[in-house]
Amino acid sequence: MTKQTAFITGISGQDGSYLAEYLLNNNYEVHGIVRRNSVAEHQESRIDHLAPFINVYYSDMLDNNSLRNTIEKVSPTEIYNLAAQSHVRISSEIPEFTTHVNAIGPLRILEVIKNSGGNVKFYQASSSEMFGKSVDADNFQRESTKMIPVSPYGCAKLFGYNITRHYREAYNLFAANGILFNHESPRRASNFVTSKVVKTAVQIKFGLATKLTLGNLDSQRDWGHSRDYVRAMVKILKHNIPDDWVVATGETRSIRQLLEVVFGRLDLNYQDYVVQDPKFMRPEELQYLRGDATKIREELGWKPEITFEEMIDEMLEFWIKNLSDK
Ligand code: NAP
Ligand code: G4F
Repeated sequence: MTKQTAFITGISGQDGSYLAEYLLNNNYEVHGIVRRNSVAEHQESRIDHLAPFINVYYSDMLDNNSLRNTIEKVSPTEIYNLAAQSHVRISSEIPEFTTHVNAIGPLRILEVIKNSGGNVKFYQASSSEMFGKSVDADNFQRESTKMIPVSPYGCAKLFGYNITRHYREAYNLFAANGILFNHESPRRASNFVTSKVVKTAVQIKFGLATKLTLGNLDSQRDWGHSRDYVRAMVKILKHNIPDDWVVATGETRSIRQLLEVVFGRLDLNYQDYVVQDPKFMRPEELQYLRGDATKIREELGWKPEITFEEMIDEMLEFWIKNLSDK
């Protein structure tokens, strides 16, 4: 069997780094793109340890020629499009940029695939944020749930999702969407709520901070672990039919419940430290997410293996180690 060659956009991100590790362990040749950053040390911090084993190129989702040239040079068997402006609240501050990267970006890659004869599998990182204010009568979101996004990020991702479906049907491409619910890890950037809560709680425990400033505490999310979710991405492309798949744990928790678990692990009461600031509120909040992953569980045999509590403990351990010598 010929060796599989993966091309990952967003390889330096949370998911990209875990996906690269997983694919290397499964005997893939791994290539990916990073964009230029003025601080060289920030460039590839999540993938530094993989440097000898992967091939990294400068490119950008906004630079059509460089994307096409790099894909043609690598000639991958699978493309994972994970690059995105992935922060929902920030997408309201930079909506145009978010749309160029998150919506036009996947279209550019699909065009490269179409024009090259279509012989490469394509994974699009779609998101539960696309559901927005929509939920089924049984309080779950699934593949058939209507999508009514409530952020520029969600709207741009919905275009990426639809254009992936359209190119699959119109040009017979192997183009698949993973509709992933929130997933976290020690590699999650610390301006997302789980990492922000864990990092600041540890800072408070160590006397390095006195309060934690948050936005909405009542929204609910279905949180899984990134390491589990990158396994789902690979299964989605390994399947013989290109399709759309919800990836979720099926459990939902509020931000308040997250605070109770994290501060509780450190023998602290979150109510003594948490304050709210409107600057962390969103113009329109997505209140509730809970995914029904029955389809991928039954058809592809995927299921999450890391519990919410195990994930929080791993994140706490990471931040305790990281902050203990500060
Ligand atoms: P992440 O940590 O923010 O990683 C995003 C990656 O995209 C980073 O490597 C980033 O590079 C890169 N990127 C951003 N703009 C780019 C551009 N113009 N050109 C090239 N690369 C660019 O996000 P993640 O959590 O790993 O998520 C991976 C993907 O899944 C994203 O598309 C996200 O929207 C989607 N998703 C995530 C979740 C979740 O809960 N994590 C759920 C559903 C869907 P820089 O470091 O240079 O910015
Ligand atoms: O951690 P978050 O910023 O994640 P959000 O907005 O759900 O988006 C993440 O999951 C999506 C999948 O559904 C991905 F597509 C997307 O790329 C990203 O990975 O916020 C979670 C919740 C929100 O309701 C937010 O309002 O936490 C609430 N929150 C309260 N205070 C806060 C804060 N979120 C952040 N980032 N910072 C706060 O201070």
